[in-house]
Amino acid sequence: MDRIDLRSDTVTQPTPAMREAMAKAEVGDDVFGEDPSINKLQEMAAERMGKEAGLFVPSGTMGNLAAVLTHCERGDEAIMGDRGHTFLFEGGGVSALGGVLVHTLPNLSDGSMELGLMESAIRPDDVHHPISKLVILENTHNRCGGVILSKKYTDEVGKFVHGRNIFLHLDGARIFNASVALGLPAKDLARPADSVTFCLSKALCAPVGSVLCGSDEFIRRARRIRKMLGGGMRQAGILAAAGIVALEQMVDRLADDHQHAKKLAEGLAEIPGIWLNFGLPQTNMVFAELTEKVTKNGKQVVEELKKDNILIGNVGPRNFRMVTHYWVDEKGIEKTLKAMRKAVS
Ligand code: TLP
Repeated sequence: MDRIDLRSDTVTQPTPAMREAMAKAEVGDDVFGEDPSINKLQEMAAERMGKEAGLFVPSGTMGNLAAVLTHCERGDEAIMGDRGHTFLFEGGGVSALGGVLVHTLPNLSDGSMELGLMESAIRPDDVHHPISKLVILENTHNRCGGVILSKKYTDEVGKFVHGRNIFLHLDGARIFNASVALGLPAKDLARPADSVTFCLSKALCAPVGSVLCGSDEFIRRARRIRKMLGGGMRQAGILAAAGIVALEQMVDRLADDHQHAKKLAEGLAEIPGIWLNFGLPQTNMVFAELTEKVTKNGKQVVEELKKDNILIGNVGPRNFRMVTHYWVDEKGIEKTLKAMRKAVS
């Protein structure tokens, strides 16, 4: 029986077109800047993000880390959401490796942080304080339910930080999900950001890689940081070739994933014993929780589903995350709903 894996869109396998492109990829030594496939991907990525240059990195985590280390000196402070990926899931790298202080602000349910709180978080120019250097936004916002940060809000934050000599980094791991859902080019959502990372290895199905984009000068400095972090790869054009296919073929179809997530959420909402944490999904993530009436806990439900070859994320004692992607079709959604009904009954 085919496995239905909804734990994340990071589990996506490369498509046949990607495997073919990888086999035929022209490669060179990228530390010398000589890999034609990487150079092409970086140019395409920069164009899509509306920035001057791009830098291929092995992961979204390294993209965010390299961005923070390029913007900030040791002892500087970065303001970010308390449900943000950089704060929760990147091993504290910005502090451990960059000596950057993290100042969290509460993420509201729409993924934003209040501008009033941001204003009070910014340090005065005083020897007692660290220097506020950076604000990080996330679009779509993973732990707020895969919600979309609006262009209006991102523009407002851009205006706000730039008026205060602070940089803006956008963790756009899933910016194309936001772009497709809004019907807006990704570059419109990234415009106010001084730097933006997006992932090829999530719903776009490439096996590995993210691209960090920004000005020529920013990317020149980020390249040095990437090397320092051990992310200078050699004939990685094999990977970039899949990334090129991802950008060319896999963006517009994200709308299907959003449809499937909606269908899954609607079905789950009808099952007694389950409620949706964030309501109907805006993109490809569904967060659900067991009500008190259900005697099983989250782990037990996950184990039940596993028997039917269905994998979902267990993100709290009674909480689940299900992420739709290219390798889960409508039938997979129906099977998941059926198995879930059985598991909580
Ligand atoms: N997110 C993963 C896990 O780390 C939680 C997932 O399954 O969703 N930014 C955002 C918003 C992300 O969701 C992720 C991955 C990253 C950055 C990091 O990307 P990778 O895994 O390539 O380092």
